Amino acid sequence: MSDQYQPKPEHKFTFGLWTVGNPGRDPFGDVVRPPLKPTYTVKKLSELGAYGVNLHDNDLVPFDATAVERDNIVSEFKKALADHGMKVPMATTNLFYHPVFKDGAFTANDPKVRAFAIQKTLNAIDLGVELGATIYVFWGGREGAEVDASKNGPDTVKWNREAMNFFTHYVKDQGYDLRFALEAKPNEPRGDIYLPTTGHMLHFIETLDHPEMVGVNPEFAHETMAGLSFIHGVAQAYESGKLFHIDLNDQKMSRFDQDLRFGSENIKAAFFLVKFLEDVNWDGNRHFDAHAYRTEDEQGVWDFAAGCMRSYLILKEKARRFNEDAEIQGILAEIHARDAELEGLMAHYTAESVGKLRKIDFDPDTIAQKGLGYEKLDQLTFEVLTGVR
Ligand code: DIG
Ligand code: MN
Ligand code: MN
Repeated sequence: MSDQYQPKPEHKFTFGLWTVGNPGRDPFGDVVRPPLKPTYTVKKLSELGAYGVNLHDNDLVPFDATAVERDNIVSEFKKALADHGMKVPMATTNLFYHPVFKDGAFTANDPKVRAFAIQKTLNAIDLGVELGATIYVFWGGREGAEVDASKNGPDTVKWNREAMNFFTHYVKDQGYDLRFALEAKPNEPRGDIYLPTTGHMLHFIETLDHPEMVGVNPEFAHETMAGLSFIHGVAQAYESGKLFHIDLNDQKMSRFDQDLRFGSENIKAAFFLVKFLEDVNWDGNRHFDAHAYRTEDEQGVWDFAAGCMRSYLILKEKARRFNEDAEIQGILAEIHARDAELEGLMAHYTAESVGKLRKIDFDPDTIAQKGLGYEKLDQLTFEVLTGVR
């Protein structure tokens, strides 16, 4: 199916090896699909029009691989990337699968585990840089607790900070062109995960030695699990210059992390996310951290991947129609009316502004009478999304 929604590398769509490679295991059922070789995944995603693949260290190099085995695997993978014109824009560390991390990685009570997690991450950073990554994600899936008596809260923040500071100093010493993106999640697999939302991460970043090297990687499913608006969190991250990466997927509220195909549940939320990223011309990769339903065979996996990218492009076209719809733009122009004088007074404090603001008779009852037209605006938005406009 080749049409205007055909993904191309210029759209900068990326997938984690672990996404299309998800074998369908869940807490109540075994795998349903055979594993995919990373080199095969590179080929298939390239054929679908993707720009690149991302990876955890152990998505490519087995946990117990020898140095020679590691180098051979990396060499073969690099050839596949070159053969299919695919990039590796982002890398990360698997600090959650091996039992050693059962009590956390950087926040484990055992200092040997914390030190091993740092050692493993240093090696994974080297691997990511070797493959061309310029963004390094930290998702602290095991950094949390079920038994609050077991952990000293302030210590866990300190340990997370020490780890991040260690890595920013390492990257600077190595001269790597690498920035870090912190990914929040409120819970699962831990009963509670530390730094549970993008908002928590934005504050944590400001306590680091090199906050300029660290941003966030918000994920739709994770903010939604926390009962939050994804687009509001993304907008705040962007406004503070910290939207370094993004994990796109979908999610039903108040459920486990479903990592559903992008756009498959919350079309309106997905639309406003796509509209935002395109309106601000965000230059990051459109990364899908999602996986096919457990019901699917391999063809279903590629249907899933194609669907993520196609849905993004369809919503991008809807955003263009929204932006060109005269009636919608007329309403927006009216509700976004500016007042240069008042806004000037509020933008920068001066003693003079205080005096001027105090002298204004605002007449709040008259202001309150004004209808804002949001019903009409939202209905027109619905009609754009449903193809009526
Ligand atoms: C899960 O949402 C996490 C891990 O898959 C990975 O560390 C990160 C990268 O997108 N997302
Ligand atoms: Mn997720
Ligand atoms: Mn993610």
